[in-house]
Amino acid sequence: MRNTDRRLAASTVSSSRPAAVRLGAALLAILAALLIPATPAWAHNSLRAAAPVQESTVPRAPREVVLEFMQRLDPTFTTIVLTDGAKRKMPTGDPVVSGATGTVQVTDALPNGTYTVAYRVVSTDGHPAQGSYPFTVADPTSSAAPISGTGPADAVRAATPDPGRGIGILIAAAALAVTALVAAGLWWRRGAR
Ligand SMILES: [Cu+2]
Repeated sequence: MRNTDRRLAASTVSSSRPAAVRLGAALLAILAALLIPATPAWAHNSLRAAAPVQESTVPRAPREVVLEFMQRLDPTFTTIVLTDGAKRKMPTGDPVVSGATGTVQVTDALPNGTYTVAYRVVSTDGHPAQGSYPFTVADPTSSAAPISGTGPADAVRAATPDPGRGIGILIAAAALAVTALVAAGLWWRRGAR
């Protein structure tokens, strides 16, 4: 009963407010929601840049794979694996970590074909990040027999959802939730006053 009375009172009060105030509050809520995901503290660590670039086609076989992350890496737990289109592991050196960057040297010259870089790292604050991406070597002067890129690598790629896309959806969902919460909070505060 009491709750109902309060809600009735709230709706009476808020309906007497100018529409401009309500619009302003709504715009503020949207603005806050848009600004918050710009630096999500809970995102912790993720891949910031890579060479070869994700999903790129490069004209020369890379001699190394360089992955730059958002946060400093713990060298003990840094794993970077390179596989070819047939899921065979390509020989690489041990990962070398410098700050937020992990590098592996590619031991052999890679024939033309599609490759997958898979990584699992742990930032110095203890949070893991993992993912994978493909790239293609298409060297017009390559004499090595090309490896088909339409095999298992593409199947792996399709089966493994892009972590970046998943985070995008999470951020969108969080923004929506924050908007709703802020709007509800403003509404309630205005009503309770
Ligand atoms: Cu973290």
